[in-house]
Formats: sequence, C-alpha cells, structure tokens
Amino acid sequence: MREGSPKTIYRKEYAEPEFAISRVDLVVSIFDGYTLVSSTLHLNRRSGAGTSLVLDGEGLELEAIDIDGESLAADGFHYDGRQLTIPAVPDDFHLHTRVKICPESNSSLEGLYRSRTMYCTQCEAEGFRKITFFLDRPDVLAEFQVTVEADKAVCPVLLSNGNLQSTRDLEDGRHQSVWHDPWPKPCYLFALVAGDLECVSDSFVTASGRTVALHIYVEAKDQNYCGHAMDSLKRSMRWDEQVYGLEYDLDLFNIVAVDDFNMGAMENKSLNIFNTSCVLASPDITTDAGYLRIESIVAHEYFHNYSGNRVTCRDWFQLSLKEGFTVFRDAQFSADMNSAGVKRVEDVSFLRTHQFAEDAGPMAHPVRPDSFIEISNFYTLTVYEKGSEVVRMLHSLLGHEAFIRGAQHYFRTFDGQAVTCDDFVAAMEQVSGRDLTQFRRWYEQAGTPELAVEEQYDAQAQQLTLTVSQHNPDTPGQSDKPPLHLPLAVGMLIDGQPQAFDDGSMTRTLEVTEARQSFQIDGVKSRPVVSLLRGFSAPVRLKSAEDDATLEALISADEDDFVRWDAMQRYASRVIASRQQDQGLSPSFLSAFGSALDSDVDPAMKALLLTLPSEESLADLRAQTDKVDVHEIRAARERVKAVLGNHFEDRWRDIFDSCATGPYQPDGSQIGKRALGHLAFHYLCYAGGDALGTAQQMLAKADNLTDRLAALRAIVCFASASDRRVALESFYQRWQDEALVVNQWFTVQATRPAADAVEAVRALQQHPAFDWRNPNKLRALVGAFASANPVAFHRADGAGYELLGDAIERLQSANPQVAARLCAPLTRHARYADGAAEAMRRQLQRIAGLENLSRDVYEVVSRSLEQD
Ligand code: B3K
Ligand code: ZN
Repeated sequence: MREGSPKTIYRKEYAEPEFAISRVDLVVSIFDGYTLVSSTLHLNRRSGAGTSLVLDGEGLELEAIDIDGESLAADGFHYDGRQLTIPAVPDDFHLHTRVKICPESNSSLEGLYRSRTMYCTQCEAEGFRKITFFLDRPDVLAEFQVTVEADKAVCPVLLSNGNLQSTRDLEDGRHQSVWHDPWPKPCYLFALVAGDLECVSDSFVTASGRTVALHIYVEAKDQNYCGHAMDSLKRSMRWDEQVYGLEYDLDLFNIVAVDDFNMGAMENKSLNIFNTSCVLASPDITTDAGYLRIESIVAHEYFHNYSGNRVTCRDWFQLSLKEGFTVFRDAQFSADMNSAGVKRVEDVSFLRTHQFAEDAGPMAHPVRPDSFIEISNFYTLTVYEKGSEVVRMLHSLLGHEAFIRGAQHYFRTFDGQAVTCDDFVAAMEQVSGRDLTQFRRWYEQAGTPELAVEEQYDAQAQQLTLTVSQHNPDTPGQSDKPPLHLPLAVGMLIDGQPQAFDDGSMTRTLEVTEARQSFQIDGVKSRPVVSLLRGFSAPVRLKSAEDDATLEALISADEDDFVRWDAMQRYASRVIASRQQDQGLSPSFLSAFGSALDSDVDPAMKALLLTLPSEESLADLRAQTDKVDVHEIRAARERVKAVLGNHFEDRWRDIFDSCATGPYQPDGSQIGKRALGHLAFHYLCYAGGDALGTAQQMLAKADNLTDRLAALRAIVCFASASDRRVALESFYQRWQDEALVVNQWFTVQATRPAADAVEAVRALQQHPAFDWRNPNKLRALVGAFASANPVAFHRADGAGYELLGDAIERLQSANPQVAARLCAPLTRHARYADGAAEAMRRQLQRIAGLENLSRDVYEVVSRSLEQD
C-alpha cells in the first residue's frame, strides 16, 4: 500500500482562492531530453488573504525564482515537490520562476509530454502543475501569453492558445512563436503543441460575417483523413449559432491529432487536442459508428467553447456543469444531424448498461460529487451521461424555448466566470419562473431511482389513474433519500392504435414529485395500453410488470422509438431469463419479434429493435435480484439467437440481400442499411448454411472497414482455429500500417467469446504492434477483453482476472489514469457468485498491496474493497 493515506477533498470545504492571477507570461523552450519553462505571473492578494502564497507544482526542478526582479534567498521559499510556499509576499507583484521538466519521460500523458515525434499538453484537470507553478484550480482565470521555442527542423509547427502574435528564427537552428489568448481562462484550458505536422485548412464565416480560419494538424501520413472532422466542425459551428445563438469568438480554431492520449479529446481554448481515434476518418480506417462518434466528439469539444470555456466550473465538484450540459448539447446536435430516434435509443442503451452499473457499485456518486481523492476518477458516466440526462429533464420540464432562453441567460450572466451547478439551475429558474428546489436533488443523490406504475381504469368515468411509486436505493454513504422531481412522459394505445389525450396531444408529461402519487387522466374511452417513460424521459429503472400482450402491442404500434425498443428488450430479456428457449420460443414472442421484423421503421431503428439485449444489460438486470452467472446468461442468449436465426432464416436472407449498398458512403441511409444487413448476417451465422463462405466473400470484396470487421468478427467467432488464424494474419498484413485499424484487430481478438481468449490476449501483449505506453492499444486489447468478453474474463480458474490484475500492476505508476479506468470491471465483484467474487477481490487486494500505489488506483481499489 502507498505510504500515508492520500487526502480526501470535500466539496463543502471550498474556499475562494487567496490570490488572483491576472496575467501569465510563459516561455517554453523545448530541447532534446528536457524543456525549460520560464513563467512570470502577475499576482494580486485578495482581500482577507494571509501573507503567504502557496502554489501547486508537481515534480518540477526549480532553477530560478524571483519576485519583482529580486531573487529569493534559499530560506525565502519552500518547495516540497508538490507545493511551493513563499511565506511573505507583497499585495501586488510579479513572480518569476524557471523550471526544468522532462516531457520525454512523462508516461502519465498529463502535463507536457512527448508522443511519437511531437510534444503536446493535457492539463485538465490538474496537469498544469506538472508544467509550472500555478494556482491550479478552475476558478483562477488569467490572460495567457505564451512563447514556444524549439529546434525548427524537429518542430516546425509551434502552437498555443489564442492568436499568433509573431514568429522568428533564433540561433542554432531554433525558432519561436508567440501566442496571445485575449480570453482569460483557467490553466486547465492551456495547451501547447510542437512538432512536425501537416496542416489541413478551411474556413468558416460566422453569422455576423467574420471569417474564422480552421486548421487540423496531423502527421503527414494522415493528411487525407481530416475531411470528415472538418465538415463536422463547420456543422457544429453553424448549429451552435442557430440553436443557442452562440458565435465563435476568435479568428482561429485549431485541432491537433495525437496518437498517445488518455481520453477522446480536450477542449483547450482554440487549440483542441484530439486522440487520433476521434478525429481521423476514411472508409478504410473508420467504421460507421466511428464516423458518428467523430462528428459528436468534434461537436462536443467545440460546444465547450461556451459551456466550459467562456463559463467554467468554480471547482472540480461542479464538473457536470460543463460536461453534463455539453453532452446534452452534443446529443441534441447529433439528433438534429442524424436520426433522433436512433441516437436516443443508443444513448439510453449505453446509459442503462454502463451508468446504471456504476450507480449500483462501490464508485457510485452524485452527478455533483461531495468528495474525491483524485478528480481524474470522476470523469465518469455519472458526471457525463447522467449529468446530461439531468439537463435533458430540465429541457423537458421547461420546454425547448424556455430552456434555450435559460441557457442564453446563463451564458450572458456568467460570461468569463467560474460558477456552480446551482447557478445553472438558478438561471433556468429565473427565465421559467419555476421552482426547481426539489429538482436540485438530482445533483445530490447518487443511485438510480426505481419507478413502479400501477394502472387503474374506470370504464364508467372514462378515467385512467396512474399511481407512480418512486424508490431511491441506498448507495455508499447515502440512505433514506427523499423523492426526486422528474418528468414521466406517457402515451396510450387503444385497439392497437396510438390514441390522443383529450387535449389532442399524443404524449403527456406527468411531473412526479412524491414517493407515491396518483395522476388522473380523463376522457379515456376504453382501457388503453399505457406507453410509459416515452423518450426515456428520466434516468430511472422502470419496474413494470407488463404482460406479454402489452409488450407485443407496444412493439408493434407505439409511436415512441424508445418505448418500442424498450418493450422488445424487456420481452427478450424475459424470454432469455426464463429458459423458455429450451422448449422452443413461445408463439407470442415469435410473433412480437416477427412484427418488429415487418415493421415499417427505417433500417437503423429496425436493427436496434431486433438486437437482443446485451450480455452486460442482462447481467445488470439479473444483479437486481440475484448473483450473476455470465456463462449461463451467454448460453441462454445464444440459444435464443439460434432459434431466431433458424425460425426467420428466409427473412434474414431477404434482409441481408436487400441491404446491399453501393460504393461506400458514411451517410444515414447506408449506415442504417449496413447495420441491419450485418445483423441479418449475424443471425444467419446461427442458421447454418454457408455463412462462413459469405463472410469470406464479404471480407474479400469490402470497400470499407465496417463490412470488413463484420466479416472478420464472424470468421473469428464461428470458423475453425486455422481459418481464424489465416484470416487474422492476412488482415494484419494488409492493415499493419494503420494503427487505428490494428487496434480494431486487437479488439476483435480480445472479445472472441471463448475461454482461451485469455491466452490469446497474453500472446498479443507481446505482438510488435502492441505498446504499453499507448492508451488506445491498452483499451483495444486489455480494456476490451475485461469489459466486453465476459466468457473469458470470468473464466472459472480466475485467469481472466489475473490478466487484468497484471496489466494494472504494470501500468499503475506509469499511467495512473488509464490504470484506474481499467480497474472498473473488478470493482463489480459484488455482483458475482462467491468463487468469482472472491477471485476478483484477490486481484484488488493484490493491487492494493503494491508499493508506490498511485492516488488514482488507490481510490478505486480501496472503495471497491470497503464495500465488503
Ligand atoms: N474535458 C475533457 C476531459 C478531460 C479529462 C481529464 N482527465 C474532454 C471532454 O469532456 O470534452
Ligand atoms: Zn467534455
């Protein structure tokens, strides 16, 4: 275990900073093997502050320090490797320091580091302190001027935030660029890039007629892969003007692609840095899902320019203020650009499978956490995805028009400030005149609320009564929680047809505020089938006991995409859990499935409807009442798939044939067709016939990665070991120079649902294309194995858990953030039966016992073990 317990930080202990920093002048000089950072801060004591100044600074080699030009004597300051303390400072002064850092040996990928041939930064949340001394907290906003210097041949491109002021050549083949950002910003938005990069350029004319230069910087080999990101950026800029009235505020917007990056992308002011996997696109290296993902991430980072940069967070507990809101904004954007129904179902499916599990586990926390040891551990599904659902509920409660006015009021009121989630809700209250006091509990209470709805129909009075009960389960540190305020959107079917309410509307939103509450609906002419939680109007578990006939009616006739999909998921989950498949599936389920097959929805939605609930979501359901046996779940699900594959074989074949597409286009119509065609092909693999022959043909003639991977996956899962090896080897030979495709190749093997995938993953860790320093490769191989291969990960002898334990041990001090994320599957140990749970805990204990355990991993592991 690490020495001394790391300190927990509490939200309630927030105190304003003692000093303001109005201006920062940095000179960053990059040399081979080390970098010098010279900083001049203009500081002002705020009223009531003490005499001493304490700055953050992690692992810096301090070479010089002076105040207003006077060098400090050795006893005039103290630096302990984490904080610099100067006991007595004036009220208004300039502090100059020079430090030496080593980007080349920075494997945490936080602060300034080297990735392949380029240098780049990642400062959010607390990486700036690894570059220079500062008040590294989001509520200190300063104007930055940055001079970057490096060897001109090694790093011809030198970038930072804001506008380029000047460039000039220096002695010894070096050069410099000076950047100035007029918008005061917290240091987590600082960025710097230096390297040998190509620039792909375009421009955008804003609503008010200003021309903004747009640049995407990539390695030369990737310069043909920027078109999709550039188009996505322009669409995002236009959308934010049209929907929120927000216009870009500088004349330059840069994106840089980097291969070694801990997450997807980062919204640094005017210098977004992207993981290559979230920006580069071409039919050969990007799947259909990848195209959509890139569009939404480019939009997300761009939207942060207002929701995050112009108005930022007061402290890191408020992270969802910018993240939840921005995820909501990017989801609105994607819904507008593509199919809104498909986007919603995909988002809900992701949230219910992964965020619900987080909320039910040891790391459960509110959207606005109360405490943390390491903030990097709180970039979670709860803060992002549940946070977005909370904003979506505000949107439903207020209506679109009032919500947008509220957002505009928020941006105007708090421009240039660091504020709280409460400020956001208050802005919404002010414009709408609504009291959102109870609604604020969504920010405070962890856990997924459970909703049960009882229906009563009075034929005489033509009245429907819905009685809604709400239960908020206990989570670590929180019990006896009061009810939440939530919108419950409902609709009706009568005689198998959507039915309007007496005011003519098809959907009515009930506002649930009590633990048990009845709603009367008048003018209902006969007993309806009730369609509940339309659009997934609140992030709750709906505990309903619909009979098969109700589910079938919803599947075949409801107007709401989510409800129809959810009814199918419920029905299929019930069938899979019931072991009914041993005797063949019931005619009523086959008829419901058949009606989904026949339904008149677009192909993308049909593909979602006909996809069985994932093994993960079945496990989540099972965990509500019992211990989870992943092997049993998989076997039952596979049997259902086989029955459906055989029963509807001719239909699948027709669908497969009719979904053939022409030359590849990543547009909505082709993407939907491919999704449905691949699903049909997948079912056909269970129906016998010559599915493998089809897969070989598909692989040979594919003109895009989506088809190629569907075929390769089928071969890897269903063909003999020797055919599998041949296909994998030839795929690798063809694509070995495309790192992003090789990552997919790793994932296909890591997720092969067979016990010996453990050995295969161990062998691939020795493959020349694998690299322990590269987070994409770690996620593609080790992450995918542990989170998406339940059969192998939960192998009875514990070899899967051990593989993950070994990887975390190897990584945890080199890259604490990535290592802490990899722990997630082990933290779910309480879900599983004794033997498995015990073996998972053994790995956690072993990690807990490591020397020099990083704060990140310590927090996750210790919280998971506390749960016992
Ligand atoms: N704000 C960044 C995430 C930073 C993560 C730091 N560990 C990306 C985003 O959400 O847009
Ligand atoms: Zn974000």
